Amino acid sequence: MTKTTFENWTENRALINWIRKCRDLCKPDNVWFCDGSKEEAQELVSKMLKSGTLTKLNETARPKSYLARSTPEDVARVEERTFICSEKKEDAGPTNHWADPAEMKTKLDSLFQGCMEGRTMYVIPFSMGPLGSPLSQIGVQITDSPYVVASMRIMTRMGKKIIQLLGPNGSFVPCLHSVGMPLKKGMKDVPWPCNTNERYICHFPKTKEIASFGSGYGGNALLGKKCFALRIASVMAKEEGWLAEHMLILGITNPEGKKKYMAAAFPSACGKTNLAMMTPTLPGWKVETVGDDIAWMRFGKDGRLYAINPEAGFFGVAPGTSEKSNPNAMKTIAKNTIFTNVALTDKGDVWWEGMTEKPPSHLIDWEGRDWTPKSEGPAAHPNSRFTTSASECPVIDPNWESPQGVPISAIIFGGRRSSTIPLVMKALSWEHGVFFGASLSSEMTAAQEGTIGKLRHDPFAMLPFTGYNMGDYFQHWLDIGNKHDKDKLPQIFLVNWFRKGKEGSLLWPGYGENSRVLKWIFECCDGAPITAKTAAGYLPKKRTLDTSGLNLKKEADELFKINKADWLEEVEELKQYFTLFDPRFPESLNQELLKLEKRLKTSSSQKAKTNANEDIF
Ligand code: OXD
Ligand code: MN
Repeated sequence: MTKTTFENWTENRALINWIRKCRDLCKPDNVWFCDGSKEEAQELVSKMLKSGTLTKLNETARPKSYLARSTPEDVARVEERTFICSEKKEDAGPTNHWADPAEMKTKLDSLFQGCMEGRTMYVIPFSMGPLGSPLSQIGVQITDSPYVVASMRIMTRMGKKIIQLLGPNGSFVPCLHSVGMPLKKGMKDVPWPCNTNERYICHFPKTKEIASFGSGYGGNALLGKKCFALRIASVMAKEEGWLAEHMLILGITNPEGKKKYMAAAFPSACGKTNLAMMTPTLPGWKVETVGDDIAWMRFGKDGRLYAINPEAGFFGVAPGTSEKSNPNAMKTIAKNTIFTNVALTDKGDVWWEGMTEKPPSHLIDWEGRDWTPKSEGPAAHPNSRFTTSASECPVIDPNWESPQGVPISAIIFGGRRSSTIPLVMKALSWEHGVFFGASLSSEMTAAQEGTIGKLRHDPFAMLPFTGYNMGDYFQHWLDIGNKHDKDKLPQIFLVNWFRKGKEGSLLWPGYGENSRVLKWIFECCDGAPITAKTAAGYLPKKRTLDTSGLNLKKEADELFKINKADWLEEVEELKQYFTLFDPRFPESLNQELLKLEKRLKTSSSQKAKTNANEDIF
């Protein structure tokens, strides 16, 4: 904690004025300027242990780690309460909730009035991206939640060094946050303060401001992540000609030591963190992690696309993470981690569904109640999380903090599809790749609200994260292709680890075996002649996908079947879906859809050509 005056802390007048304005509005008991030091972190932890926000885990089993339990009403992002406050409603588009900026400001002013009474107002200067990188951006978050400060300390680079970097005239994105529960005189605090009646997650694309009220959880409260690095940054990226995407970034090295970087977009619950940290089963191949959730990408002077991970940590979903699904994540969270809403073992360690095959015989569940395998409901909340530093990851890429970013060779889109979509396919062109992104959809799992197994469209895996009209966003992707050297653009791929056979079982083993698909993508990017053209896109040519030693079932060539009837159904469904974006749906994507339909319809006379699944292995 820095005990100082505003003027001694920063010379940045705009920042001083904004903090003063927030203080006068929110009326906290005091202001805490975060310096990012170890001592400060210790002080915050002590405070939260005392208030019951954190429980210390067993120091031997899980050193320097803590458990937080939220209230049951504050466990996930609230898309229904997330607003894009653009001047015109059309600019927020059909997939966002819109609110008039002036009206929303008035509403927020009344909500924030006195909302920090009895609490400390923390000021967190932070950088999204490596310090001083031309691809990075500075933000300042004000919050009344010490849990948010501790989490921002892991998820971003924060503290005094950012103030130095900002200097007297630097600009920043103001991010105002409150849990929305003032402590009036005599009121007793609770371990997880929040406001269950009033919740607003607001973005102002014109002025590049964020305000969040009422929730202390994840993407609602750690404003550098979804609010800044995706919704506001996507607007900046459109204005300035770059890309802010919901993508992991990984580096992959072949046995000869040649390395390439790839970025990949998957909707929630498709195993993005697992892929980013994967241990390849293919001998001699290595995968290293640059990021697991967000990629900012700009063109370098050499005409290639370079990516940084704007985050400094992982805020990963715990359930399903295990030695089998993600051994590197298990090592990453072995210490120095804040867990939220997982179960507590009798030995003071953590547990969640999927961590071990058999659950322990007794646990304390995420709501603090006794739990046994006979109890109703899961022990850990399905959206329970770990928050840990990227530097804890044993396979973190040596270039993960490179200021110029890493050059991207491939962009991969993927979803959870039990039929239709083959294991891997390369786009016929940049435009066709943009069509892959726009038509991305995934079957819902227990992790989302809605019917399990039902298809949910999630274009570019950006449905809840694009800060402007999605139709304009598609056009932005097309413009990127039009404005840059086609030969230097990343190649675009579509993957599907989840295709099922007739009796309903998964056809592909997944996890580390996905390295076989990455290897094929790697070789495509190297220009190897390993593609076979089909109506839907380029598939692997005969025996070019390495399945050595896999012992795949006979029905596995189903993985590559381009079933004409299914695809024509997909086309009809997409025609319907794309009308949602009228009148801003780009004509060239309509053309891609019509071209696909035409290829499919003419393919019956050229069966051998379109049935590229024949003899794939
Ligand atoms: C996340 C998400 O938390 O996509 O990363 O919801
Ligand atoms: Mn995400």
